[in-house]
Amino acid sequence: MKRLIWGVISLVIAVVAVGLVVFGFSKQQYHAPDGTVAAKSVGMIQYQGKTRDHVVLTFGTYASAQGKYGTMLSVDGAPNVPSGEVHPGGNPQWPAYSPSNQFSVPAGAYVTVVWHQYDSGGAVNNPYFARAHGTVGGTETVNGKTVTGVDGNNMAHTFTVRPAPGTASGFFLSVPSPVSKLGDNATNTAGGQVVTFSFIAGAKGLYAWNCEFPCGLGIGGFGAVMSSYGYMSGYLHVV
Ligand SMILES: [Cu+2]
Repeated sequence: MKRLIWGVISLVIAVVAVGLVVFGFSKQQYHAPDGTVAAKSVGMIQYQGKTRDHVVLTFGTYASAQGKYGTMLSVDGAPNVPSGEVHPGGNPQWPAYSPSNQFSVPAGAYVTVVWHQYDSGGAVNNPYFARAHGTVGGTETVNGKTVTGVDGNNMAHTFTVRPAPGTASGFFLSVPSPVSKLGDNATNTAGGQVVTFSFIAGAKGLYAWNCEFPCGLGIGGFGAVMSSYGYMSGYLHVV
């Protein structure tokens, strides 16, 4: 009888322990508050002798996943992104992209991205990622000024896109953003930098994006937030 009681107690402890681990992981899991965000159509545009759909995608990067963001200003007539929660229930110590980590754009479209950057940062471990690659003209704009990259010692995040195996094999896009004007005192609603760039969407299919600035902890800065899906990674659906 004693053995049976101890057996039952051990089982209960094991079930509770596994339950707590599952609960802990699910709390950390990314739940995009806005689902898949589709780029907004702003008309047609001529590019390299071809008339293309022109769409605008707006997102932000924030110092704290567990905070709020303000209203983002629109450009090119695209609708504003309203204020809201960056990542409900997210880790307050971790930065995050918002309002989603899942975006969709039409195949072959001329995509203009408006990126509101509010986070701190530091020195990148490979200067390649401090420059714009795969954008129209090989450039980006920072607060309206056209540049080919940012200061690799003061950068925050990158938006780097690669196709999934079997999709548009030559496609590559990588764009850096500078640190918030408040540096280490970055907040989710002040000191923002506005980065814009355009690219031509590839063929239909699934593309993965991630940040290549090591904004996490451990293993060269690529642990923690960098190795948890959703905060610094996601999907670009080309439809
Ligand atoms: Cu990052």
